[in-house]
Formats: sequence, C-alpha cells, structure tokens
Amino acid sequence: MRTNQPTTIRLSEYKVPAHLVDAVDLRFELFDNGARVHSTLTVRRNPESAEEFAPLELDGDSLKLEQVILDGRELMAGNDYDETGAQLVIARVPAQFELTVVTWIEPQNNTRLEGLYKSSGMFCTQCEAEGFRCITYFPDRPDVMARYRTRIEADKASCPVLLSNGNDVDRGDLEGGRHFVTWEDPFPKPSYLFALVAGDLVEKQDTFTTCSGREIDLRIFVEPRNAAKCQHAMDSLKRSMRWDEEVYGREYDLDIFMIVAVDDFNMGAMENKGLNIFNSSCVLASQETATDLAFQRIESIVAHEYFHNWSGNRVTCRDWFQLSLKEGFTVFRDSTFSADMGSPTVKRIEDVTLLRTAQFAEDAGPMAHPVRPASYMEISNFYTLTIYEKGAEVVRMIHTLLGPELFRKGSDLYFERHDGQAVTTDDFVKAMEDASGRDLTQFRLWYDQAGTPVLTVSDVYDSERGVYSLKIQQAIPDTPGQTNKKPQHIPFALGLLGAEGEALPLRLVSTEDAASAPTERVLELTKASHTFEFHGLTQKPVPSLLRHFSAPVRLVYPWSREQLVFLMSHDPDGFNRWDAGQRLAVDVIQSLVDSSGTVDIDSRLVEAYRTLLADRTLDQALVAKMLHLPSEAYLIELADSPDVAAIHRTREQVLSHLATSLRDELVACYHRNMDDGEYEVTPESVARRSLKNTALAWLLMINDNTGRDLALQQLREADNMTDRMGALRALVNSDYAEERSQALADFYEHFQSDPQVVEQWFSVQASSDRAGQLPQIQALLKHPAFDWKNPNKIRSVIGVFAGQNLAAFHNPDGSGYSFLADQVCRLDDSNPQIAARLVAPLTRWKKFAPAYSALMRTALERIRNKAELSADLYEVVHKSLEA
Ligand code: B3K
Ligand code: ZN
Repeated sequence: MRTNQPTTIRLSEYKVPAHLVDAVDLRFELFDNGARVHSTLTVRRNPESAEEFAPLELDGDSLKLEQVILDGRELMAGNDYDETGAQLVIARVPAQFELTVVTWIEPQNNTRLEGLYKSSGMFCTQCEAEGFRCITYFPDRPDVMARYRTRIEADKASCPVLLSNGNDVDRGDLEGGRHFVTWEDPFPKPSYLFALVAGDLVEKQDTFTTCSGREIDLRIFVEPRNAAKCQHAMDSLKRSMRWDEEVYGREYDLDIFMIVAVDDFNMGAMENKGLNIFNSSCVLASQETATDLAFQRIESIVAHEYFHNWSGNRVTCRDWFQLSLKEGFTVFRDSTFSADMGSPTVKRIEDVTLLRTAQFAEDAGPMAHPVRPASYMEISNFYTLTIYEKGAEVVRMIHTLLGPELFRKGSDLYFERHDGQAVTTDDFVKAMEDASGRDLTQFRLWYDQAGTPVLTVSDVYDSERGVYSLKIQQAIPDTPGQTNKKPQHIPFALGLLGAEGEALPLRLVSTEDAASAPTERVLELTKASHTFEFHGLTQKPVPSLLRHFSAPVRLVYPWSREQLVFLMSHDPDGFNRWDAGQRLAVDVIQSLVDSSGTVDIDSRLVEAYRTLLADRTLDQALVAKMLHLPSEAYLIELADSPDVAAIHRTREQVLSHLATSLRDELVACYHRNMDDGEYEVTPESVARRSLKNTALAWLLMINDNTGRDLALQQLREADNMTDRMGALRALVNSDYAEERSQALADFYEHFQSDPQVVEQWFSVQASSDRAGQLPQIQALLKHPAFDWKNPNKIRSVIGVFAGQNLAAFHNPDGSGYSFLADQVCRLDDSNPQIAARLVAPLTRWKKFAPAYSALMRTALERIRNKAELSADLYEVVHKSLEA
C-alpha cells in the first residue's frame, strides 16, 4: 500500500506567485532516444507578493536536470540550488534575472501522456493541467503568464512538420539531415496552453475572413492515411468562428489556427493557443466511418476548443479551483452553438440526459464537490461533470436570470475587463452583476455548495377564488464535508395548461390583465419555501414545471399518469414533452420493479408510444428522442439501493412488451424512414436514421424475423456508418447468435485498418449484455487490435463494459468488479489519469443494494492495497472508501 498520502491543496491557502515570468525562450532538440529542452526564463519578483526574499521555486516531474545558469553563471547543485523530486529551488535570486535550465526527457517512454510524448511516431504534448513540468522546470501554475518563443529541431525526414503556438517566424536546415522551425506567440499565456507537435503529417488548408476583414490561415494536420477525413472538422471550425463573432462579438486573434489529430490522447481535445491538439476520434470523420453522433460530437468539440481562445486563453484561470470559469462557460457556449446549428430541443434533451444520469450521480457520490472546489489532491481528478456540465448549467441560469441582452453585456464586460488576466469565477459573476445591475450574491452559492438541490412541489386549486397555488420547497442534500446548506437562487420556468391543452395566462395578482399576462414565467426561488398564486383560473390546470430544465435540480411532484400522457402530447415546451414521456416510462418501470413484476404493464404507456410512432406533425427529431426509454444508468441513479439485475430485466421486459404490441407500427416506421437521398447530417435526416434504427433495435429485441432480415440487408447496403452501426448493434443485442457472430466478423474484416471504427466495434460488443459477458470482454483484451497504451481502446472495452453494460458489470458474483479492479491496477502503473477515471463505477458502492455494495467495496480495497498507488488513484479510492 502507498504510505505517502498525497498533499491536499486548498483554495483558502492560495497565494500570489512570488515570481513572475515575462518571457520563455525554448529550444527543443528532438531525437529518437529522447529530447533535450533548453529553457530560458525572464523572471522578476512579483510586486504583489508579500514574500520579498522568497526563493525561486520551479515545478518539475520526471526530468533529468543537466544545467542551470543564472544571469550567465552556471549554478551548482547543493550549493546554489536544490532539486527535490518535484521542485527545483534556488534560495537566493536577484529581483530580476534570466535563468536557463537544460533538461533531458524521454518522450518515447512517456506512457502517462502528460508533457511531451510520442504517439504513432509523432511527438506531441499535453500540458493541462500540470504537464509542462514534465518538460522543463517552471512555475507551472496558470497565474504565471508569459510570452513564448519556441525553436524545435528534429530530423527532417521523420519530422517534416514542426509546430508550436503562435506564428511561424523562422525556419531552416541544420547539419545531419536535421531542420528547425521557430514559433512566436505574442499573447501571454499560462504554461498549460503550451503545445508542440513534430511528425510526418499532411495538412488540410482553408481560410477564414474575420469580421474585421483579416484573413486567417486554417490548417488541420493529420497522418497521411487520414487526409480525406478533415472536411467536417474544417467546416465546423469555420462555423464556430463565425458564430463566436456573431453571438459573443469575439474575433480570432492570431494569423493562423491549427488543429492536429493524435491517436493516443487521454481525453477529447486540448485548446492550446493557436494549436489545438485533438484525439483523432474527435476530428476525423467520413460518411463511411463516422456515425451521426460522431459528426455532432466533432462539431461540438471543435467549437468548444475554439471558443476557449477567449473563454480560457485570453482570459484564463487564476488557479485550478477556478477550472469551471473556463470549462463551465465554454460548455455553455458550445452547447448554445450546437443548439443554433441543429435542434435546440434535442440538444437540451441530450445535455439534460447526461446531467441527470451522470452529474447527479457524481453529486450524490463520494467525490461530490462544488463547481468551485475548496480542495483537491490531484487536479486531474477534477475534470468532472460537475465542473463542466453543472458549471455550464450555472452559467445558463445567469443567462436565464439576466436575459440575452444583459448577459451579452456581461460577457463583453468580462472579456474587456479581464483580457490577458488570470481570474476567478467571482470575477465572472461580478462582471455579470456590474453589467446588469442585478445582485447575484445568493446566486454565488451555486459555486460553493455541492449537491443537487431537490425541489418538492405541491399544488392546490381553490375553485371558489379561481386561484391555483403552487408551493415549492427546496432542500440541498449533505455531501462529503458539507452539511446544513443554505437555499440557493433558482430560476424556475413554468407554464399552466388547460383541459384542451391551451396555454393559460399566468396572472400573479388578480388585477393583472389576462390578455397581456404571459403564458410562461420564470419564478425566482430564493427561500426554502415559496408559495405562488395564479389567478383567474376556471379549472385546475396541469402544470408544466421547470420548463427547458431551467435549473439543475431534482424535481419532485406527484404527477398522475394521466397528467404525464397529457403533457406528452400537449406541452408547448418540447423539452417537457419529452420529460413527461421519460417520467411516465420511469414510473411504469419502477412500479414493476417494486412489485417484482406482478403488476401489468400500463397500457397507457403502449398507447402513448403508439401515438408517437404515428405522429407525423411533431418534430421527428423530438419523436426520435421520445422513443428512447430511460437508460438503465438513469433508472439506477433514480433508485435507492438499486437491484441492477431487476432493473435490467424489467426494462427489457417493458421494451419487449412495447415492441410486441407495436410490431406493425415499428415495421412501418422503419420503411417510412428508409433514406433514399444523399447522406447529410441535418436534424431531419439524423432523426430519420435514428427512428429507423430504433425501430430495428426494437424488432430484434423480440426476435422478429422481418427485423432480422431488414438488419442484414441494411448492414450489406448501407452507405453510411450510422446505418451500418445501427444494424450491427441491433443484431449484436439480439438472440440471433449466428448472425451476430457473422456480422461482427464481417464488419471487422472490412474496417480493421481504421482505428476509430475498430473502437466502435469494440464498444458495440462491450456494451451488450449478449456479446459482452466477462469471458468475451477478456477475449477482446487479447484481440490483436487492442492496445494497452491507447486510451481510446481501453475506454472502448473496459470503460464501456463498466459504464454501459451494467447487468454484466454488476454480475452478482462480483466478477465484473474484480475484473475492473485488476485492469485499474494494471493501468495505474502506465497511465494514472486513465486508471483514476476508469475506477469511477466502483466508487459508488454505497448506493447499491447490500449484496452488490459489499463486493464493490472489496474490489476497491484491493486497489487501495496496491503497491505504489498513484496520487490520482489514491485520491479517488480513499475518498470513496472513507466517505
Ligand atoms: N481543457 C482540456 C481538458 C484538459 C484535461 C486535463 N486533464 C479540454 C477541454 O476541456 O477543452
Ligand atoms: Zn474545455
């Protein structure tokens, strides 16, 4: 077991840096057996620091120090400086000086994928959050912002392309077949935004003319075999650039913007200044190899990283506790962008599904933390759904409270006031307050209090007075280290519907004119309990609550099934229509689980789905979403002490019942949505494919031979990956064992040379309770295409098994848990970030029914007892065992 507990870093202990770095001059000598890094820093004492004689402290990790020179004088180890594992400390330094540090690193042996490493023969970097210290000694914290000049030297044949941040200012040949390129970035930036790429890449080029008429050179660099798969990312980039000008008034600043695709990457992408580095799976797309979902994901990630140029790079974070300052805001920005590019209702449904399934689970688990955490051990563990998605919801609520115009005034002020600075979430809220004149004091609690607020709503109708009263109570559950929370400021959007589905005027006082009263209002909750009265109502209305999901809360209201069916077909808010369908399905499934299957499946559910399948007037993208039953993960999240096997069984039973009852409608739906036109990724055609593939999946669920034949035909004839994958998935999840094996084998044969498709092929098996039982998962790990060094492969088998194949993972014999523990221990030695992410499903052990939780805990304890536990895994495992 690890004996050294990693240090806890606390927000309350933040101190301004004692030294500032104005300029960084880097020279990289890249070789096959390692790299030498010469770094010259122009340093001065920080006038704002109280520590006048503070030593210079530079962070470092896994570095071989070769030389230290201060103002031209070589320093001696022990005498002039001390090198501990994690720091280089120079006790006496002048007020202003130049420091050169030479280090030797081994990118070829870097399996953590932090700092400088090699992926498919290409050198690349990942510095956020603390990877720059794996390259050279540096005050590696975001409030030290410097101007960088970077010269890269490498073998010209193996690394013809040499890239870094900013503009390319010099290049030339060197002896021995080597060459160099020098890059200069005029914008001061924190070290986490530094990037370098060197390799044999081809580029796709384009240009973008900004609103002020500047022409920007756009380039996407990929390995030669991927040259034809960049168009979609390029188009997405241009749309993002235009949108950020139009919606936020943000123009791009450098002359060139580059994206590089890398196969081995710990996450999706990285917003390095002017040189975004992407996981290949988040850039490369073609009709033949990428699904609609992948196309949409690429568009949103390209946008997200591009938007960071302002929300993150020009205005950055003071410290890592402020991570949501850039991530929450940027997710809000990319999500609004995607909504504008496609269907806003569908985008909202997708965002809320993720939030309610996964972020709410995080908020209720041992790693629960506020949007602005108060402490951490390993910052990599805090790139969470809370920081990103809940953070985005918090910004969305400010947008709702202020309205679009004042919000834009606020964001303008924020960018103008803090351009070139490293700031806090408080600065963001302050700019919103100053621009709008609104007091957001209480609202700030959203940043400091963890946990998902619960809103309990009850209503009474007084027919004599014609008054409908709505009582809304809020409570915020305890989370690790936080109890007795204060009420938060919550925007609560609602409408009321009459018996015919008509939107009723919302009159808060009896004197209000019915004709001018709005039919939707945003109520502001600030107290533990509020009662609102709505006047002039001649009948008890059906409430449409928390429209658009106006706040990230759990909503409790005693809906009757009649009300839900009614809202499903009448609510003018598309989001709430979908939500009513989800609540109805959840209610039906839950009551079956609770009664151990002794009650009948409510025929209203079947009829509601029948109506949906027949409805041609409703937005088909919404219908496609409404047809998806709540996921197992969501049902588990909603349950206390869930019995996973029972939930899985019951959900399948409901699905089979629906499919059997609606069999003819499903066949008709399939035929109606068979695409005959050109493949395009528009909301309409995505919806058609989704409807068609849902129908197929349902038909195969009940072993319908027509469905099977349609799936086989679709697999043979499809001209796009969405349809191929839809058919393959349906077969894999069916009982047609022979067809399943054949389809999987043929698919692999056809696509084996494409890593992104092979990842999908792994996932479709790992997520299936038919094809992904433990022995099959173990076989996938031995498959020649599986690669322990490649995070995408690891995620597509191990991550998908533990996160999506819930019945198999939660096998009551504990084998799934023990398997995950083994893989996590193995991965911790090579890539701790990935190990700490993969362990997440085990950390929620307390939630599950006792038979499961005891076994989950045992698996976690085994990980805790591993020798040499990384700080990443230590934090997650200990916090979850101790919570
Ligand atoms: N900022 C990066 C995430 C870095 C994660 C470091 N462990 C990507 C993004 O959110 O845009
Ligand atoms: Zn981001």
